[in-house]
Amino acid sequence: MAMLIRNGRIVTAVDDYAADILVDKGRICTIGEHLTVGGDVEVHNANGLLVFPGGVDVHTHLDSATPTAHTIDTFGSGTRAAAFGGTTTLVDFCTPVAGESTLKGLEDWHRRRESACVDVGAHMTLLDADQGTLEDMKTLIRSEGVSSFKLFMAYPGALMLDDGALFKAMRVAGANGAMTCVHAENGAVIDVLVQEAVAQGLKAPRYHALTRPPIMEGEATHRAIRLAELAATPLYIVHLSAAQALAAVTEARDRGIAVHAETCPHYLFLNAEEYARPGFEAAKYVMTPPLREDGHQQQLWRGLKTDDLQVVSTDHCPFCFNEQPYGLQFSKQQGSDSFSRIPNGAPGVETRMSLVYDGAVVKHGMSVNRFVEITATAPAKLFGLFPKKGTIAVGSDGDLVLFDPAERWTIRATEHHSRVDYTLFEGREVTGRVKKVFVRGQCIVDGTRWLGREGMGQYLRRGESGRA
Ligand code: DUC
Ligand code: ZN
Ligand code: ZN
Repeated sequence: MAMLIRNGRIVTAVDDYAADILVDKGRICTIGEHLTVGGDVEVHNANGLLVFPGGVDVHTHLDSATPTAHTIDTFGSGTRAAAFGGTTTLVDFCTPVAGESTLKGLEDWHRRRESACVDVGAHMTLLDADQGTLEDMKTLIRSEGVSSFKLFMAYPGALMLDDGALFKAMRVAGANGAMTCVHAENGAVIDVLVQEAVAQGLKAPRYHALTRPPIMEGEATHRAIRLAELAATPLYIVHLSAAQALAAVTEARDRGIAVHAETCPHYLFLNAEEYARPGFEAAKYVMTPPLREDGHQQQLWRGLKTDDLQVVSTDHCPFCFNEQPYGLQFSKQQGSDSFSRIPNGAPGVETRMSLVYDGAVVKHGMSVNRFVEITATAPAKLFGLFPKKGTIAVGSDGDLVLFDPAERWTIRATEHHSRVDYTLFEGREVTGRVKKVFVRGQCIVDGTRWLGREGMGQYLRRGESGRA
């Protein structure tokens, strides 16, 4: 059925005007003033509301195994949570099991993602840069629509690649139209600090942060940039948290190097004070990189304003705080006797759009266009999804969000749709709330009502990545 949104204020990364939007067969077919339609068209009134393109979150870990734990959201629950938060496209990280090929990893990921309620693409994590893996990268890019790869500079013995392997993988990505995404922390040095802390009997969650200093994020970011420069690949630094890392990105961008970076809401709104919470409560805030001391945040906001940071994504990597009802495998309690065993990651997919609107537009005076750019348009462009996703234009998918810019509300985990049992932002008041959400023209969220269905999300075969 065709669908019309009437009287909205349409906001894209470059436009801001009042008009109606007609969506037919899943795509936007007409944008104009006072469109007339027949009685067979479903009409939604957007009076007083902003109309945004559906949010694009290019950093999630749904139904994903880590060496010690498993993320608690399935594609069904995680994408439903995303939709309630105004995000209609995810690019999720596919991580193969050690010893298995990336192609087998993707096959398994496809089985898991069948329950998705919104459209999803995949980045591929590389666990090595052997000849077979380098060949498979080309197949993934050309035949499978996977045009970005994640390389780890942290977690020696599990995920980390040495500089030679990083360079080899980057070279193949660059030569074949793919983006290289890097987790930039000096894993070898951090491992020494972690082992020393463990040997001294230091157990509390706050040692997670104390053993991952920002200077080692800065060092690895600089190294990743230099390797990418030589390998001639566009680079995307994931979950950038530290001023030193941003300085390296800024310096490279000023030299005209194709380096991009994202930060996440938790780095923009929270700081290391959370690790002083009593008892094990601070484990909720154990993610990598950790929350930083005051001062870094200010630099991240500057980066978003000056476009040295292009994207805010969530790194939604949810583990329950409590062991029950899902079990220890999904819970932070695995690390109750040592910070080094706390599953690394935090939820966020449902709160990103409202938090960033409140922070960027309401509190930091950024334009609504820039808000759309950092939450939808830039990630869609960087990861081969634009203009199908990330904007409102004739021919684009009818992924739309009706947003009330004035509503004040309070974030509560009990009102969320993820299976995780907490939010990093409990009790935080924000201005700006998602009211209705459409995926390819179908209304899937109407206030608190869920109208979507598991399995309706489509797989996104992505085109060339790294061209912003
Ligand atoms: N890196 C991520 O991208 N997510 C969770 C943990 C990590 O190290
Ligand atoms: Zn990472
Ligand atoms: Zn992540």
